[in-house]
Formats: sequence, structure tokens, C-alpha cells
Amino acid sequence: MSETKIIKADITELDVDAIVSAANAALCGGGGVDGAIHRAAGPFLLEECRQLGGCKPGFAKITGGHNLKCWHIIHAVGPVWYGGHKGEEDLLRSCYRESLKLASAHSAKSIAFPAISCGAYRFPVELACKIAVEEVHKWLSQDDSIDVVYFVCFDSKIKQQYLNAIGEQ
Ligand code: AR6
Repeated sequence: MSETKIIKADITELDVDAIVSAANAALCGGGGVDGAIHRAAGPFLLEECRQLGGCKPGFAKITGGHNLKCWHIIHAVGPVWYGGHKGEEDLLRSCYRESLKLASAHSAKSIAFPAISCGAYRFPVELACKIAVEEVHKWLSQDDSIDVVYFVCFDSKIKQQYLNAIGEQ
């Protein structure tokens, strides 16, 4: 039986099989959670990312965990929020599904997500948390290879939005 957990943490410190990064299409590192992951994982992560040929929004690619405790880093490219009429919601849903598909294909039993697109990409946090919770729950209802999915919050505002979204399930 799989479960979801909402935790306040720095995702780079987690002892899980896979962590997800909120990356950009070039997969070249950046700020926010992506920058934190690259700093903590070390320079060979960027070298591995450079071999991947980028990644389109709504999709994800996987690398090793390098200096982190996790086995895998899943680099998901979320949508930039342009007001909601450019397919942003579908792209964010796709990010969660594609990340879970990769985690499952690599036999990851525990996976941690940051709030993809909720920082520099300006996606409305309430809607993003609802999408994250819905897509993860949908996935877990048809895939019992994953034991636990963590929703990692960096601040209390996001934590409250995840709690609200889970309450509505
Ligand atoms: N652990 C967990 N969550 C974190 C951490 C951390 N160490 N650091 C930040 N967050 P963002 P995006 C939260 O901006 O909106 C980068 O430059 C943060 O509080 O990292 O998808 C990429 O290279 C926020 O809630 O990602 C892209 O260019 C969430 O992570 C672009 O930013 C996501 O914020 C992607 O923007």
C-alpha cells in the first residue's frame, strides 16, 4: 500500500531513492531547487545533464544522484505560467506523470517532489498543489511499485496548500 507525505525539508538532504528537480529546458542548472541540487550533487551532475540534449516542458529526464544520498535525480521541466491559457495545467500534470513513470521504470520505491513551477516559473501555488496531489494519487492507484511519495515544501504557505489539496481528495 503506497502513501503520500507532506514534509518541510531541503530536498537535497533526503534519503530517498529518487528526488525530482524543477529544471529548465536546457537542463543546465539554474537557481531555486535546481541550483541547490546541482550545488549539493557536485559538478559531475552538470556533465551528465549536458549529455541529455535538453528536455521539453512537461517531460523529465533521469540521471544518477552523484554526491546526494538518492540513487536518481529526475529533472522535470515545468511550465512557465503565462496566465493559464497556454496549456500550463496540462504541462504540469504531465511533469508529475512523466517523473513517476521514470521513477517506476528505475525501481525507485521512494520519491520526493518539490513544488514544480511554483518559484521562478510563477505557477499559482494553490492550483499547482492540487495538480500535484491529484496526479500522484491517480498514479499510485494503478502502480504499486512505489511505496512513498513525498511532497517537499520549502515554506509554510506551500505546506498549507498541500494540506488543503489532500483534504479535498
Ligand atoms: N528543497 C525543496 N524545495 C525547494 C528548495 C530546496 N532546497 N529550494 C527551493 N525550493 P523553483 P520553478 C522550492 O524556482 O518555479 C530554476 O532556475 C521553492 O520554494 O526552484 O519550477 C530552474 O533552473 C519553490 O516552492 O522552480 C528553472 O530555470 C519550488 O522549490 C526555474 O528555476 C520551485 O521553485 C524553474 O522554476
